[in-house]
Amino acid sequence: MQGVDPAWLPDGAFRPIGTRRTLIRGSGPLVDTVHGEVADACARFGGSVSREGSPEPYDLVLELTGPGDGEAFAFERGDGRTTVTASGGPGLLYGLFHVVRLGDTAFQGSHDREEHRPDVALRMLDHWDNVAVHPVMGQVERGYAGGSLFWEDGRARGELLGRVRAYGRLLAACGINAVAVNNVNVHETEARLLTDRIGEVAAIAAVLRPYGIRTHLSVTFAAPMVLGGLSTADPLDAGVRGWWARTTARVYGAIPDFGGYVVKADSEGQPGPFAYGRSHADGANMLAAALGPYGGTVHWRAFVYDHRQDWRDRTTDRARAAYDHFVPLDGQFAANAVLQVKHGPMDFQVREPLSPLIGAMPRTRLAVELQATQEYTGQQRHVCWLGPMWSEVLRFRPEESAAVGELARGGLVAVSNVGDDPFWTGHPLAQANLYTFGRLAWEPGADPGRILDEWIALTFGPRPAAELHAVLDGSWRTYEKYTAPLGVGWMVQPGHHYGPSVDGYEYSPWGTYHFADRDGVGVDRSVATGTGYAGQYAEQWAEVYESPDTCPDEVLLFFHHVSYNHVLRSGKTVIQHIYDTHFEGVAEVERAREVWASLAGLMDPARHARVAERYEEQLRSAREWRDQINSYFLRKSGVGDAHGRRIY
Ligand code: GCV
Repeated sequence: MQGVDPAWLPDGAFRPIGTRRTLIRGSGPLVDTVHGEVADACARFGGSVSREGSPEPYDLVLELTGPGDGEAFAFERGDGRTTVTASGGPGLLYGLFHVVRLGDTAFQGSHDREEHRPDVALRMLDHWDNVAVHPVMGQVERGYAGGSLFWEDGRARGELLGRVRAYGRLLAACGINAVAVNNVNVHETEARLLTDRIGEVAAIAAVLRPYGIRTHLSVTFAAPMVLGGLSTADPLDAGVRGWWARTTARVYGAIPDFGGYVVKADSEGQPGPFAYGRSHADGANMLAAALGPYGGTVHWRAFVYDHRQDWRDRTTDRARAAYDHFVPLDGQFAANAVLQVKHGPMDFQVREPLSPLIGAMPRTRLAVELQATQEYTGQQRHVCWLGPMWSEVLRFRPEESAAVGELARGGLVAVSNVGDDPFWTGHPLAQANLYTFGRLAWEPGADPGRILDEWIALTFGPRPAAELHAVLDGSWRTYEKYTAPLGVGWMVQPGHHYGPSVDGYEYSPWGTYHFADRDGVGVDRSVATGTGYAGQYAEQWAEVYESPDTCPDEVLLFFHHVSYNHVLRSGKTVIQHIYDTHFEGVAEVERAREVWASLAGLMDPARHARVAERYEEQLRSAREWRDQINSYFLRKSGVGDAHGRRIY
C-alpha cells in the first residue's frame, strides 16, 4: 500500500515467485487470496499464473487437496518444480509465505518433502485499542505507534480498511490467525461493539478473513447491565445467561466465524463475578455456554490482583494473586474457556520468573500472554527485541514433562505493538517483535536468532544483515542492564511507565515494591521467611528459588531481600553488579547507535532517520536510568564503585 511501510513483505520478497510460472489448483476464499498474491507479483515482475492445467510446465504448483480449514502444508521440490500442497486454505496461504521466506532457494536444486504445521493452534494478537480517544490512555492503551489501526473518529475505519488488509497480510505471513480488536479495559463506547455496533466489527472481520484470521472482541462482564438494562450481571442468573445467549447469537449472525470473547474481570476496576459472590469459573463458563453452540471460545484473563493494597501491609504479595485465585478452580472451566495468563506473575517487566500458574492447572486450557507493545521495555523509543525473552519463557519447563510452549494448549497471545504509524510500530525495529511473536507462536521451540535473521533478510535484504543482527540480538539484555536490576522490576515513572523513578511505585497501592534500605534491596518471597510465593512452584523450582544461594542471579531480587554486599553466583557483589551493568548498558547503546549510523545509505532514508532519531532518545534515557539508579544505590548503601566511575 502506498505510504505504508511494506515491513517484511517488500516487493523484492515476491520477485522469485513473480518471475516464474505458477499453477494454483483448488478453490475457496483463501485460495483466491493465494492467487491474488501471485497474480499481483506476476503483474509486477512478469511471470504468469494459471488456475487450470497439469503441473508439468510450471515452476511452482500450489495445490489445495482437500476441503478443510487446516493450517498444515507440505513443501517439496523435484523435477525442476516446487510444490506446495495443503488440505486447507490457511495451509496453502502459509505454504505460499513459506516460499516467500525461502526466496530464490525455493526454486533451486531439489528439496525433500517437508511437512509444516503449527505447534500452537491459536496464535493471537490482542489490541488494546479504544474506539474513542481515552482522556488519559489515548486511543491505544499502552500504544506507542500512533492511533488505532481499526478505529478512527469514533468508528471503524470504513474505506480506510485497506490498511487493515495490509496488516492481515503481514500477520498471515508470520503465522498469526486471531486478532482481538479492542481494549480489554472496555469503556462505554467500546462496550457497544458487542451489540448495536457489531456491524463495524463485522467489517473488520471481513477484511481479515481472507488472510485466515478470526476476529475476537473484548467485552465487559457488566454488559447485561450496561447494554441490556438488566439489574444484575450475576453469571448464574437465568436472565443474564439468556441475554448473553441472545446477544452471542446476533454476533454470529453478523460474523459467522467469530472467534470469541476476551474478558478482563475483577481486575484493575473492571467488573466481574466477585460482585455476586461467584467464582471466575462461573463467569467464564457463562460466556463459554453462550459461545459454545457456534464454536467460539472465551479467553478469560487471569490478571486478577488487589490494585488497592496498602504498601505497609507486608503480608499481601501481588505475585501470589493469580495462583491463589485460579489454582483452586482447576478442572472447573468449560472446554471452550481458556484461561489467559501473563507470562510472569507481575506485569511484563523486563525480567520476571515464569508465572507459577503455568503448569499448575493441568485440567484447564491455558493461553500464555506476552506483551509486544513495549510498555515496560522502552515504549518503542528504545530498541528492545524481545525474541530471547519470549523464547526463554516458552522453552522453560515448569515441570520436567513439558515446556511452556507445550502447556499453552489454549494458545499464545501477544498484546499488539501496532498502530496507524506509517512504520506500523513507531520504532521500525520494533516490527521484529511482531514478526518474532508470530513465528514463535507457530513454533515455540524455534531458535529466535534464526527468526531474527529471517526478519532481517525479508525486511532489509542481505546487505546490513550482520550489523542488524548484532544491534538487535542483545538489545533486551542491554535494556535490562540499564533499568531495574536483578529481576526486582518497576522503578519506572508511575502512570505512563517510561523512564526511571526508583521509588515511583514504592509507596503506591499497586503491590510493586523493591524495599531498598541502607543495608539491602529486594522482596523476600521465600517460604521460610517471606511471602511464601516461591512455594507456588513445582518442587524442583521451589527449591531453586527458595534460597539466595541457588536462585538464578537474574531474578534474585524478585525472590530475596539481600544485602548490597551479597555475592552473586557471578562472583560480584549486588552493588557492584548494579554499577557495572548500568555503565555497560549505556556503553552498549552507544555502540549500537554507531552501528546504526554506519548503515545510512543501505536502506530507505526515512526508515534510517526514524531509527537514528530514536537512538538519540534511547541514549539520553539510558544515561538517565544509569545515573538515577546508580546514584540512588550509592546514596542508600554508601558503598562506592570499585572502579571509581562518576556517580552523582
Ligand atoms: C489494559 C497493566 C497495564 C494496563 C493494562 C493491564 C492489563 O496494568 O498498565 O494498561 O490494561 O496491564 O493487562 O489489563
